Amino acid sequence: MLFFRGENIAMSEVIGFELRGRLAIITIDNPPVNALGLEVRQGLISQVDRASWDEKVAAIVLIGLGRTFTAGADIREFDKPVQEPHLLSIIDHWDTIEKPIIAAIHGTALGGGLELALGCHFRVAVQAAMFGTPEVKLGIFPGAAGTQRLPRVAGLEHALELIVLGEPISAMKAFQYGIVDQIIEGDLLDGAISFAEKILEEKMPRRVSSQPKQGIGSPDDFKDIIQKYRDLASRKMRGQDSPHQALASVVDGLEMPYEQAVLKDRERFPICKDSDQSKALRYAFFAEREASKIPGVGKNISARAITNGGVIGLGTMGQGIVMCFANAGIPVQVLESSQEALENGIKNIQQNYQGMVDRGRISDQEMVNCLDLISTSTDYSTVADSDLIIEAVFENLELKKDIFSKLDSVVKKGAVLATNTSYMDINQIASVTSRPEDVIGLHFFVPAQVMKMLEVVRTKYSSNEAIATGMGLAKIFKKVGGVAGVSHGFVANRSRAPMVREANFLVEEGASPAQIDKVLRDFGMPMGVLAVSDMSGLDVSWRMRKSLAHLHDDEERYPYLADRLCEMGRLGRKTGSGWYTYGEGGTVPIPDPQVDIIAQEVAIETGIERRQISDSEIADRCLFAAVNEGAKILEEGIAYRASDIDIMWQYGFGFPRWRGGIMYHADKTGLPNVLQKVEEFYSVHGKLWKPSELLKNLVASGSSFTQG
Ligand code: 3H9
Repeated sequence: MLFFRGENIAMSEVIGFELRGRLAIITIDNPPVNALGLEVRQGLISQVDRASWDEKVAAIVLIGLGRTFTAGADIREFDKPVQEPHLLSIIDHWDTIEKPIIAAIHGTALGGGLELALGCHFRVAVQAAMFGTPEVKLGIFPGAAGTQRLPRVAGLEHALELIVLGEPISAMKAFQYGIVDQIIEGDLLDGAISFAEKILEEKMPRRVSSQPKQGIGSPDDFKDIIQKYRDLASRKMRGQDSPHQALASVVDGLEMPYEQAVLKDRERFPICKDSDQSKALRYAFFAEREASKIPGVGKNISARAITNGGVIGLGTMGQGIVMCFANAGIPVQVLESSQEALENGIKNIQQNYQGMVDRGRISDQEMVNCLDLISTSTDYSTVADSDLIIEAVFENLELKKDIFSKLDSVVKKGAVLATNTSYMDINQIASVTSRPEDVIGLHFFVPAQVMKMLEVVRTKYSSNEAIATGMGLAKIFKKVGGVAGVSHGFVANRSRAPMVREANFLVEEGASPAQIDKVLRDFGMPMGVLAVSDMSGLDVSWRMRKSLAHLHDDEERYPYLADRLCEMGRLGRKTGSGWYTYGEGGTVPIPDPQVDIIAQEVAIETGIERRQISDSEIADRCLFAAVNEGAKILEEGIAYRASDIDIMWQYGFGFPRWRGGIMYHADKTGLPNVLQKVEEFYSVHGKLWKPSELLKNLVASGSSFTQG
């Protein structure tokens, strides 16, 4: 490769050069996140070489403009052929530059951004900066020598923590790990300049992170650490290849000389990048960001400030939502109908926090701080000044309407009134208030304080500001927001319900709950669908079926077996049996031959012929029923994009991210194949399988859900 040699300086739009005394200040200016696209890489080469050949320059400071140092490689480039200069060539070249290069880091140094910083000879950072190699989350591994340099700088165990698990760490931790040489208080550039001057004065030797060039040990010496991270990767990212590829790259590099190891990485990297898993994970990355773009809610619409919150109802959901407020440092006023209900709810919240303390997740003081933010009352006037109130009482439309009209009469104007209903018609709830434009749905997933998804439901009245506030709340709660329209079950639960329905029918037809759940777990779901039903309680759907019985269409198949289990008191984990039975501790599902006997009885009574059912039929029935419903949701305009449905499945139901999402999975399977199966099931099982018009149209036009 040709590097700049002092003449024909290539100017760069995205890399700045400024001489300050004897220091060259090189800036990366590629908003929004200074991704290391081609132009940035070209500019870095030319401007750092310019500094290295300029006799007036004694040291170089590299800094990012805007909100961050750099967020790494430009992920969009991964779909295109590789264009030189490769980031690795730049970093390796900097090893040979004799003037010290100091990376000055704020915001994030992620992936290639951290690798670039490791290519510098020193690193300083502000305390708020974050460091990490999240590549595994994109189905790849740090491909610009991060797997070789990080172990040399931070030691093997710390390097594996970052590289295999992909979670970012704070600047303070990076300092403790030896990744950062100094934490800068005050202005970063000023601090970096002082640091550079100190290095020059003290004639401090450059630290080259590819040194020592020979390997740093034998895998046998680190057997236990390597096994620990192999196990963690298998557990935390089940079914995903990239953490294992990342681990293998680090392990290869232990014995090999640096040059040989990076050559091997350059062969391994394209295989990962071009894998189906990486493509799905990259799709998921952009889908998550796309979900925040709401038609009508542009930059001119701001979310209302939320300085205090209110929660009505302190059942399981209410408790989780209260914890979300407290965890975010927002004071929250809780309302219940009785003192006893308040006491029980608060006791559970305290136990939950205590559990977090016991597991080392938070300190005693943090628990106390969170609990201090929670106030309780049975009097509606206490929520009068809340900025946003979330109703989380049990699913009863009349009760919810009553609560909303009370809220309407006491709560200040401009507050957002939200319901956590999973199924109810929020248009009806909003219409009892004098300010329906301020009413939205905020549908949390169980457990609310843990699950990352927040479905923001837009009624026919909701104002753009109220929706922006709901999406803003998702960010405040460190969740992912996605917008849904009003429909039974909105987007997430509505698209999942057919999967549950088919699982129920499959048991009637001869499959065992364990067989069905194993198929779905093998597919990558964290739990089988029937084990989840047992966990939530079978009576939830039973009650709903009873309340909607008057709407039941006789041409649609009915889940008699699910009703029968409930009638027998088998309501799931809480009663010790449901689709499974539960032994001591009550959480491990044990296959129960009794269920098969009950299923046989129901099949005889309802004229269902039982048979051996293949795993592939189970997968097709459960997954394509959801896809067909997802297509209907899109057709009706209840979701804006197929990718929003995918995000809800990932963060609401734990759908394997490396499969992209339920709609992306359908695209990958081939929509003609999906439609063929849907039509086949329609002819056998009837109306519930009526193919979606959108699905038929996409197949006819050779198009897909997620590729436009
Ligand atoms: C890598 O480095 C491989 C290397 O080993 C080298 C191999 C040779 N590329 O998230 P935000 C966009 S792999 C392209 O909303 P935030 C994003 O799509 C990379 N685009 O902001 C969005 O666009 P839009 C390893 C990127 O403040 C906009 O920037 N690095 C990239 O909430 C704002 O993003 C990572 O995996 C990118 N790398 O969060 C880090 N990053 O406005 C990925 C962002 O059109 N990035 N965009 O929707 C992040 O984690 C977050 O973006 C970050 C900021 C924490 C930085």
